[in-house]
Amino acid sequence: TRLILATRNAGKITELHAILADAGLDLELVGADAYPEVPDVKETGVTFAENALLKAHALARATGLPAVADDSGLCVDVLNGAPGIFSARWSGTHGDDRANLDLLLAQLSDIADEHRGAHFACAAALALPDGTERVVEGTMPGTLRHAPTGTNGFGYDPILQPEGHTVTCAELTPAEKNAISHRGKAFRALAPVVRELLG
Ligand code: ITT
Ligand code: NA
Repeated sequence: TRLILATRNAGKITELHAILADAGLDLELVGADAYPEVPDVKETGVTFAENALLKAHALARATGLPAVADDSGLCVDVLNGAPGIFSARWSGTHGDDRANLDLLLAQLSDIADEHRGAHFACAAALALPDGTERVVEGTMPGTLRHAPTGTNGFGYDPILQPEGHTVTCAELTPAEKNAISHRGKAFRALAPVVRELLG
């Protein structure tokens, strides 16, 4: 069975291949890039779960195939959860990871270490062409560094130091990150649901 990964974010796609394979899902995984004729959906939801479902339904409807989507972001305690669902376009340019990270660090420059709590959040959604939907969430708590460190991963990985670790997400190996990440938790929880619904 073919399962569409309803995302154009290369960092997510790499992680999803590893997470879903490790979860024992024996499906042909295809990125949204395989369906260039399907337009990107407007992320009009106000939660990660709503946006993940919007993205999954759009691909499933347009292709007649099951689709999973990931909506995710970084939620900063002292910013009342921002950037949150706006993480990908915090600087104004969608997907400019470096500009987003630099702006966030500038905004937090006066914030002391003990107030730099934050977490990554991920909603993993499954949609079937008949409208069936499931969504689960995962989080990864940590603290924000004052400067980026590490070159693995993507997005805000170089500034988030996961709880219980002394390095940033960008200094973890991909396997180490997936084992504890918001995305790993969400998609490992979704995998049995996918297996049950797709057989
Ligand atoms: P798709 O909608 O095509 O999936 P996107 O990049 O627009 O791609 P989102 O709207 O979910 O996806 O934005 C997620 C943003 O949150 C992303 O741009 C990163 O900056 C950040 N983010 C999410 N997961 C992350 C992770 O594991 N590590 C670092 N940053 C992450
Ligand atoms: Na989003």
